[in-house]
Amino acid sequence: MSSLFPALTDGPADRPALRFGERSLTYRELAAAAGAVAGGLKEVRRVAVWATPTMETAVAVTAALLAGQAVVPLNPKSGAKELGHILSDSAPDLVLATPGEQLPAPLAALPRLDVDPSAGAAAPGSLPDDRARDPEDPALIVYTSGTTGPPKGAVIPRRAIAHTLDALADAWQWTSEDVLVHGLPLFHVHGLVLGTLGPLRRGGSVRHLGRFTTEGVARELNDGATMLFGVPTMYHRVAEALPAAPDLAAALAGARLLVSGSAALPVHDHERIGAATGRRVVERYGMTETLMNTSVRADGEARPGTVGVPLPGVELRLVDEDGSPVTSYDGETVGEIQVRGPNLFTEYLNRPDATAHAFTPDGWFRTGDMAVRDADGYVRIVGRKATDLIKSGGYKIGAGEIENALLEHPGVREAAVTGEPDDDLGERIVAWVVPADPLSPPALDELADHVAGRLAPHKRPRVLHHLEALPRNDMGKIMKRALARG
Ligand code: MCA
Ligand code: AMP
Repeated sequence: MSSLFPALTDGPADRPALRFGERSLTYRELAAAAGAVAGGLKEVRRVAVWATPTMETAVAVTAALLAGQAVVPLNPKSGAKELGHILSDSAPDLVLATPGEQLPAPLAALPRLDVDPSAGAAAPGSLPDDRARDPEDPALIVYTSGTTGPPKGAVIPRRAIAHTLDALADAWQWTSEDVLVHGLPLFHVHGLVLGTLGPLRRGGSVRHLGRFTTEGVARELNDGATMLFGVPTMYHRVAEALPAAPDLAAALAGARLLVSGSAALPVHDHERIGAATGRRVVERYGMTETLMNTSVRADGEARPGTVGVPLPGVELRLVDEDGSPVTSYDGETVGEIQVRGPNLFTEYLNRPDATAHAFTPDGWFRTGDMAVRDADGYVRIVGRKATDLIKSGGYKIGAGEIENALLEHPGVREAAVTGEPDDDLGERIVAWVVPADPLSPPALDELADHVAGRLAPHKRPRVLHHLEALPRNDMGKIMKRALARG
C-alpha cells in the first residue's frame, strides 16, 4: 500500500498543511513534528489521543498513523463513566496530549506523551515510512453509540481510510489546491477522517476554527478557503445568520464546495442557503463503521433531500423486511441500506457478537438506515430502523445509555429517553422520568449535569417530563411511540 500521506514526503514542503487559530504548519514542519512524536511511539501498539480541536491532536494522529499505531480518539468532554468504559475496552498503551493539559483521573494511570508541534524543528525526528504497513492494520478505533449498552469501538483499518478519502476526491474533485475550513470535533469520523486526514492525504490544507461560528466560516471562505464541511446544525445556523450577514453570503457564494453530512439537512435549510447565496450544499452519507457510502458529486445534480449516488468501489443495496433486495428504482419502495466494499470497518473491538450481527452472511453491512432510490440511482434516506437511536447536532446517541445513566441518579425510579424534532439540532433528547419521590422530583438541570458528567454534554437531556408511570405493553416493554405522542 502507498503511504496514507504521500504529500508529507513527496509534495511541496512549503505548502501549508494545518492551521488552528494563529498556529500553522507547512508539510515540512508537520513531517518534522510528526517524526518527533513518532520517535516516542516505539514498542507501542495502540494510543489514545486526547482529541481537543487543536494542532496537537492533528499532529498526534498523523504521527501515530505513520508509525503504524491504532489511534483511539477521546472526546475531551467525556464524562467519567464513558471514559472509563472506552479506556478499559480499548486498553491503550499511552495517551498523547497537549503539554500542560490536565487529564481526568481515569487517564492518570496511563503513560503520557506530550505533543509539541514546534518540537520537530528543534529536534528533527525521522518520519516513519508507512508504505510497508498492512492495509488491514487498524488505524482508528472510534467509539459509536448503539441502541443499548455502552458505545462500541469500531475498528477502522488503514485501507478504509485510504479508500474513502480517494473516493471522495473523485466525487468532489478534491485536490491539493483545496483549502478546507470547518469547526468539527476531532474525535469522530467527520472532523477527523474527512476534515483532517482528508486534506493531508490530498496534499492540501485545513483551517480548523477551534469552535464553529458563522463568523469564522465567513472569514476563512473570504480569505482563500475553498471548501466547507459541516453537520446540518452548522448549516442551519448559517441559514439563520445569512439574512443579516452579507459577508457570509459572499463567502459561501465564492466557495468551491459546501458539504453537509452526519445527519439529514432539511430541505428548508438547503433552500434558504440556495436563495441567499446561489449555491447548493452537497450532501454525503456515511457512518463510523462504513466511512463514506454515497455523495452528490461535484459535477452532479444537488437534489435537496438526497445523499447522491454510491461512491466508487462502494456496493449499495436496499433490502426489504424479508431480507430480499429491493430492485425498483421508483423513489417509493423503502428498504434498509446495506453496503459492502473497501470502505468498511473490520469489527467492533471485543464484540464478536455485535460484529456478527452487523453483517449478513455474504458480507453486507446492515446500516439500519431506511431509504428509497430515484430512477437515476440517487439515494434518499427516509428514516432509521431503530427508534432508540437519536441524532442530535450530528452526534449519534443511544437512548439506552442515557436511560442507564439516568437510573443511576437517586431521584430517578424509572426512565425512558426519546428524540423529538428540533430545528437547530435535528433531534433533541427528551427524558421521561418517574421520580423516586414524587414530592421532590429531580430538575432538568440536575439530570442534565448528571448525564453530562457521566457520559458527555451532548448526551444530556434538553427536555424533561415527569410521569407517574411509564406506558408499558403486556411484555413490560416501554412503549416509546406512545410517549412521543404524548
Ligand atoms: C452544556 N455544556 C455542558 C452542560 N451543558 N457541560 C457540562 N455540563 C452541562 N450540563 C457545555 C458543552 O460542553 C459546550 O461547551 C457548551 O456547553 C454547549 O454545548 P451544546 O449545547 O451541546 O453545544 P451546541 O451549541 O448545541 O453544539 C452544536 C454543534 C455540536 C456545534 C453543532 O453539536 C457539534 O459539534 N456537532 C458535531 C457532531 C459531529 O461531528 N458528528 C459526526 C459524527 P463548549 O462551549 O466548551 O463547547 S461522525 C458521523 O456521523 C458519520 C461518520 C458522518 O456521516 O459524518
Ligand atoms: P455515526 O454513527 O455517528 O457515524 O452516524 C451515522 C449515521 O448518521 C448514519 O447511519 C445515518 O443515520 C446518519 N447520516 C449520516 N449522514 C447522513 C445524511 N447525509 N443524511 C441523513 N443521515 C445521515
